[in-house]
Amino acid sequence: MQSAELRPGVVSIKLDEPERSALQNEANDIRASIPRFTEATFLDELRQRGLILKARVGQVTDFLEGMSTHGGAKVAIFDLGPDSVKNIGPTPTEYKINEGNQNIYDPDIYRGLLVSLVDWYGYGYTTQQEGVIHNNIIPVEEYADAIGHSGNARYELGLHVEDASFNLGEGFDISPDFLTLHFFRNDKRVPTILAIPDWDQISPSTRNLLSEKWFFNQTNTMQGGARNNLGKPVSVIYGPNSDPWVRLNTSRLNLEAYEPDQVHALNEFTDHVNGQRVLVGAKAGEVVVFDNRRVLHGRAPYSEEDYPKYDGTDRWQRRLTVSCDMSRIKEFEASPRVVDPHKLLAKVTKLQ
Ligand SMILES: O=C(O)CCC(=O)C(=O)O
Ligand SMILES: [Fe+2]
Repeated sequence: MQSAELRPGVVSIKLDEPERSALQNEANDIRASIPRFTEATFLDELRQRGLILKARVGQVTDFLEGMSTHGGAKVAIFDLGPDSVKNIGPTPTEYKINEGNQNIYDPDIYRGLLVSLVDWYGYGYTTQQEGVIHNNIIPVEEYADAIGHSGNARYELGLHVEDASFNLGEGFDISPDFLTLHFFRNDKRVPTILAIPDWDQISPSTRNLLSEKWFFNQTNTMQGGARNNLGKPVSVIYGPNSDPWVRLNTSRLNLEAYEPDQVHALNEFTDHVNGQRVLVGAKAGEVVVFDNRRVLHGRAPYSEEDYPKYDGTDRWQRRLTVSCDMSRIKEFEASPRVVDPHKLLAKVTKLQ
C-alpha cells in the first residue's frame, strides 16, 4: 500500500495492485452467496475470510493493527477505487428497510473485509434505523431541518463522538472504538468534518475538570433522543493521560444543568475543537476510518448549490460502527450484532 500523512494523525492510503486484487478475488467469490446472508451472518462470513486474507495484505493489516491500539493513526482514508462501488443503484431517500431487503450491498464486502483483517466487530443498535447493522447516512427530507440529525441538510451536524451517551465507562460501554464511513456516492464532495484535539492548547484547569465525573451526555435524536438517556454521570475526558480520549456531543451540551466553572470548561473545550475542524470531502469508493475515542466528527451543512434533490443522486455514505472487543458488545445484544441500549440501562440501574 501507499500511504501519505495529510496532516498529523490523518493518513491517506491507496492499495497496491496485489492487495486490491486479493480483496477483489475474495469479493468475487462471495458476491453470489449474498442472498443467503443476513447482515450479521454476512459479517460473520467476512470475519472468517478476513482472518485468512490478512496474510496476503500484511501491510494493510499492520497499519490497521496500529490503529487498533488507539495509539496509531487517528484517521485513515482508504481509496478502494470507483470500481468498488459499481452498480449500487440510486441513493435511498428514507431509512425504511423494505420487506425482503436484506440491507447488504456489494461494496459492503470490501469494507467488511477491511475491518475483518483486524477482527473489528461491526454492530448496530435496536434504537437506530430500525435496528439495521449498516446504517445509510443520507439526506432525508423529513429531517432536513432537524438539528443534530445526520439526515439533515440545512445545518451543520455538530462535532461529536459517536454514541457518546452510551459510553458510561468500563463494563458499561456500547459506543464504537472506530467508525468506518464508506462513501457510495458523493458527487458534490459534501465534507465530513473531523477534529483532533490538541491537548497542549487546553488549560490545565479545564482538563482537570473535564476528567471528573459530573457530565451527562444527551442521547442524539437518531438514537431516540432523551428517552434513551442513561442517567449516569461520566467524565468527558478519560483514558491515557498522554493522549486522552473524549466522550462528548458538542451539539447537545445542556449547559443549563451545570455550575459556571463546568460550563466554562465545556465551552473552552468545544471552542477548541471547533477551531480544529478539518474538512474531508470523500469520494465514491473511499472508506474513511477514524478513532472514535480520539477524534470528533460531524458534517458541514449542504450549500445552496449542493442541496439534496431527494431523487436518488444525493450523497450516500454507509456507516458501520465497530468495536475492537466483541465481548464488550455481545453482553448487551438483543440479536446477533445488534445491541439494545436498554440492556445497558438495566445494568446501570441494578448497580444504583
Ligand atoms: O455524514 C457524515 O459525513 C458524517 C455523519 C456522521 O456523523 C456519522 O456518520 O456518524
Ligand atoms: Fe456521527
